[in-house]
Amino acid sequence: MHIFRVFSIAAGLVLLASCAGPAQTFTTAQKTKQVEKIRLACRHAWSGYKQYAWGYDALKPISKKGQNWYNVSFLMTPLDAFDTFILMDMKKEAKEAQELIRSKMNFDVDQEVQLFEINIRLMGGLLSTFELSGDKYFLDLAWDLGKRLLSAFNSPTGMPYRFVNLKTGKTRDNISNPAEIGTYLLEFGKLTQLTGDSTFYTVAKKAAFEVYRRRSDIDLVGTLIDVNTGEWKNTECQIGARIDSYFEYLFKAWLLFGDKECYQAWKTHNKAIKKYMLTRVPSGGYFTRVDMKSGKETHPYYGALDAFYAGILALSGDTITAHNIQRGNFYMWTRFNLEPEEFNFRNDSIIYPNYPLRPENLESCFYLYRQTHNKEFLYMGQRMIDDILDKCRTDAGYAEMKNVLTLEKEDAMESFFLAETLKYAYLLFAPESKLDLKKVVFTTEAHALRRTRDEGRGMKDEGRRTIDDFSEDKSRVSQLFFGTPVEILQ
Ligand code: DMJ
Repeated sequence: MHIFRVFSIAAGLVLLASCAGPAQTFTTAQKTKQVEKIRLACRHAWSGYKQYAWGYDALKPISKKGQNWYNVSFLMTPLDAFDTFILMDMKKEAKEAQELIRSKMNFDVDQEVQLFEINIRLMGGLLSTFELSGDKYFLDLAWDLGKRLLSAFNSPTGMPYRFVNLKTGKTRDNISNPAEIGTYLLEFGKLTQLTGDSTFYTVAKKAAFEVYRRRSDIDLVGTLIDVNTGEWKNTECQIGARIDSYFEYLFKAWLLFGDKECYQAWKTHNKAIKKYMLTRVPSGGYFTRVDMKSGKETHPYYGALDAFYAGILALSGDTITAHNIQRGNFYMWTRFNLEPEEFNFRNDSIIYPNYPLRPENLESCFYLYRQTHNKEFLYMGQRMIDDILDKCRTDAGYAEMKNVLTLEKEDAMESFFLAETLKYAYLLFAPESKLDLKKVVFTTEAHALRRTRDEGRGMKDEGRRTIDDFSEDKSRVSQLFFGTPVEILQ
């Protein structure tokens, strides 16, 4: 065996042994310290945004400037961060974000946007903000946005185009992927529940199931598909980029709404994923990449995005497989001291060396800890968040890494750092009463949506509720989430 490989395996085993922590203890005081550290980090990132990027989509944490995705700002950072502030009891920051969104958000613009990103960041943010604050303004915004996005689904197959103009409804780009086609079930389903308009869940479900019915004979899907013809353009199956949240939403649509067809579809895929993609090597478990038709390995690559699936498995009750994958996830982190976007898990070579402050590894730690209460996951989470807060910090916020080996920084701070990374890290150490997972499902952007597991009945027109019915519910809505009403936003 190659000497480098022997060294990596040995290093991996040492790391795995050490991650369990001294005598498996993790005291309440240690948890409180972590919680406080993460809240301070959140405040630091928001202060930088406030000072240098107020009103923009995102902060550039090195040059200390604001940055927009398009010609106009859609306030990605404040909207993505709002429910994190609520969870962390950061009332002042929540109010600042809410007022900024209320005063500036406008979707009536002649602007082409990427459907997937707008849905997970903005639509998800608006819906959770509404459910948390009871402020009907946010539901009106979500409804307006939803109607503007609908024309994207007008393709011959019902699978959406990747881009849509918010004013004209003009669409573009028919070569899409399962994630950008199937990640609307939660947001559009919630919009249907809240508005009584079944169109939203109908188009979202049709889109996801148009991918599902094109699965291969061994129940896998590919990476690229033409939404005009339904023809696969790339038949490599992977758990991460371009497919990840398609699998996630089939499972979570069952959790959130009790949709049994979605659960059945997820179970079919999950069986195939475990049969053909789950790979065990000495450093842990990984999902390898395979051809969707033959199940044969194409590339032994794994990365930051792939790490989320351990969390889905944990939520589904398969904690043994999830634990094994989380060992791989943690190895990927400790081997490079911050995880790379992609690496070859058979020889430890890096494919893409960047780390854009992604949450998935911490997210899986959080779900695994909630399911097992094994303190190993607290130690893993502590190591990861401490590395991030230490290595990525700048005067104005936190910067992405261009290269995890050289620690060269990128002048960017994605809004999901506030929406997801800090949120999952915080929830890992915070008292469990902060968030009851029986009452809430997190979207792929970690926006908290109220769980109504009603065997799909909520998706039909009976029991239909208008916005006004719902807005009378204000304090009850908040109580359903966290036990106490959110008072700050009245
Ligand atoms: C987020 O925008 C979402 O979680 C998405 O599904 C993929 N991952 C990024 C963060 O890494």
